[in-house]
Amino acid sequence: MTGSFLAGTAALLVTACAEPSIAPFAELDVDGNGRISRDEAMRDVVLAGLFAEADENDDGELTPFEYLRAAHRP
Ligand SMILES: [Ca+2]
Ligand SMILES: [Ca+2]
Repeated sequence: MTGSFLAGTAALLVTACAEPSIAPFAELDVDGNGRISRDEAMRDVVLAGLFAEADENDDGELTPFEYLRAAHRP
């Protein structure tokens, strides 16, 4: 698993093609720790509804990768 590569790729994709209906990752990450907590996700009504599904490892936060998967869900 190339974690750092995936993280870098995810960060680029977050910038380049964030889903318009969900606020940009950087905007939701209010405290700037690189993850979207449940409280931060509640700021976006669309992401709030997807949060439980988007948080694939159930740690209560969305990484950029988890955010992207949620944002590009059909
Ligand atoms: Ca955060
Ligand atoms: Ca997570």
